[in-house]
Amino acid sequence: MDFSDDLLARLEHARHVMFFTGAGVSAESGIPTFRDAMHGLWARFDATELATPEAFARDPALVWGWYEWRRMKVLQAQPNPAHRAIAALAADRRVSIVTQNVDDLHERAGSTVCAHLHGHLSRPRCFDCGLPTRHPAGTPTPADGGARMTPPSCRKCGGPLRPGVVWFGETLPESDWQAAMAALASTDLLFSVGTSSMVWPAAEIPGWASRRGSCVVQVNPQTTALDEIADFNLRGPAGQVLPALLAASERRRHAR
Ligand code: BV8
Ligand code: ZN
Repeated sequence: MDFSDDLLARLEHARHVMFFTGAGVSAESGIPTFRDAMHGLWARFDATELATPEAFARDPALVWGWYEWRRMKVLQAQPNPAHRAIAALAADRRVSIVTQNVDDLHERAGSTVCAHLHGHLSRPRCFDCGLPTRHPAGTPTPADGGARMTPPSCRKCGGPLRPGVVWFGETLPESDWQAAMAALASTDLLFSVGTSSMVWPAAEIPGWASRRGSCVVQVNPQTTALDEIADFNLRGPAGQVLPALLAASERRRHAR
């Protein structure tokens, strides 16, 4: 894959690079994206219908089973070359990662994450009293086609545990949002990697960066609403594009 010298120069001279990532950055680790069709028990749902407090209240076992299946996929997954290239790019420049993902694959690739805008799969809490807790050790084993799993009970009030993620209709964690806004204020190069840019308010971030004068680069094999404002559209899977960009930037630097 070739990259314009303009892009490589911007990457070399950027003072603060933001990686704004979505489900697509974990796709090559085998983690289904939100837009991927669901199978088995959950096939009749759109992910956005299950990722709500109402869906959990209506059928806690259906929703908890879905999240345990997703947690199993994450525990069985490894960071892919996209996660590793982002970690490597942070070695000699200021990088902030703002992710919409609820997995920990950036961290397992060695990155520090500035903001998890939509929470964490690994931090369940009580649906009723909010008491945070931990998952038991080991990997859950729900059937691949989906299984209802009764959520464990809160040790304090007996309420059902819920995933520590931000559901549709819920506000984003204030501290993560503020951290993302603070990073955005000094970002001069933003990579939007693997997101359909369809969930608000996170989807506003690349547009805000562009309007502040940042260079915006999109990495996605598909077109998205971001195509219109991105300065560069790198059309391909992140697990191929980002390592190639890292290699090209190192070649350019050594050629000087
Ligand atoms: C809120 C956690 C205040 C759960 C998720 C305007 C303003 C404010 C709110 C709204 C608004 N308009 C509408 C809303 C409501 C709603 C919303 O945005 N709805 C959408 C459906 C229209 N927003 C909210 O409710 C938010 N809350 O605003 O609070 C408030 C409070 C009360 C009332 C009103 C407002 C909360 C949203 C958070 C939802 N939780 N996740 C969980 O994980 O289960 S969002 C979920 O979908 C993901 O976390 C992700 O962030 C999001 C989008 O998914 P993507 O990451 O983009 O993944 P997707 O599958 O969509 O796309 C993957 C992309 O990757 C594709 O483009 C594909 O081409 C690409 N790809 C595939 N393979 C690769 C690849 N790219 C690169 N390489 C590859 N190999
Ligand atoms: Zn409780």
